[in-house]
Amino acid sequence: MNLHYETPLVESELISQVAGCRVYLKLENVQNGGSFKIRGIGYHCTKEQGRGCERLISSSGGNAGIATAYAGRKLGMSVTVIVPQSTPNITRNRIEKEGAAVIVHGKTWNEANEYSLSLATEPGNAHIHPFDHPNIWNGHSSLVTELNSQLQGTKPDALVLSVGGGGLLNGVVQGLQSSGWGDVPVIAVETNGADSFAAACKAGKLVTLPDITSVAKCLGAKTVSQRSLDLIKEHPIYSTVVPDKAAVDSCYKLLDDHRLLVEPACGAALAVVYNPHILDDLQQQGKLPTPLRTVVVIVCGGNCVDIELLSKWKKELSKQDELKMV
Ligand code: PLV
Repeated sequence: MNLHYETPLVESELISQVAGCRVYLKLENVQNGGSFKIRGIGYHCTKEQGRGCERLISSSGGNAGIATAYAGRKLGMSVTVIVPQSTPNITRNRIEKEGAAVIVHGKTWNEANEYSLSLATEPGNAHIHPFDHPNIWNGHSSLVTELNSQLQGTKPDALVLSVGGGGLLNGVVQGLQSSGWGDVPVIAVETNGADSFAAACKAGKLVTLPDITSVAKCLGAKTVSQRSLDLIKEHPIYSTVVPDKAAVDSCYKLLDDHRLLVEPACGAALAVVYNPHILDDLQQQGKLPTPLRTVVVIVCGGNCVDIELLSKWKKELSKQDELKMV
């Protein structure tokens, strides 16, 4: 049983004008649970039920928890979600509305995850990791199968996505490779202060960040998955880091251009097409083709935002800028 559905792929004329190429948006923000997460999590939970598990224990920055709660409701399984203190109340409430129990533990997702692992050892319980499991990557790969049929097999010149722990990246690359699109470059975007993939690419080994200082808490895995690091040897993946301000500004721009509200974790990917110098730089380095015709952005969505939070972040970030200028 699929717990996700096919999301729209829309061509954005407004963003295309800014980016200087044809920009398509894969709208995972309208997916069940408000983000792409249900693709992988739904598949994983279904498999765990098939193995005889009865209860789901999820650790999450928010969106994976919502997806697990949704999956549990559909599959008739009880769900407990462990979130860190940084997960906003709107998200905690949304998880509870899906019928799951919420436990708040630790400052960042890493501490919440440690605790969830200790709960999951009870017989009948399945631990639902938000990104680091082959079932998750399998489920996320459905995004590319859909994209391929929506573009009628026409290969895009590049794909842009956000990276937290790397589950989306791993799934999308798997999907690209199995669709005969193994040469499509992937621009893998993080924000400053949640940039564990960039740090790992630079060091050539996994790096654990001391803290998550970005507002994009849902990109806040202190260490990226080993699979993501391994994939840079198999696929053209270009790690890119944008400032929080660019991510938040891009959320506003998407709201204005398309009347869609997404969280900064998603704004990070949108920042690449709203700030075309990023594409230009990659072209100049020979990483993207010239001319660049078609770019697909995975609008991963996210529930950890409302209009008040977005304007609070905007104010805080412009204050930081003012302080820097003094
Ligand atoms: N969020 C995870 C991990 O948080 C979660 O628990 O929900 N965009 C959005 C809106 C997300 O929520 C996430 C992951 C990502 C992008 C990155 O996905 P990943 O982890 O598969 O690279 C700490």
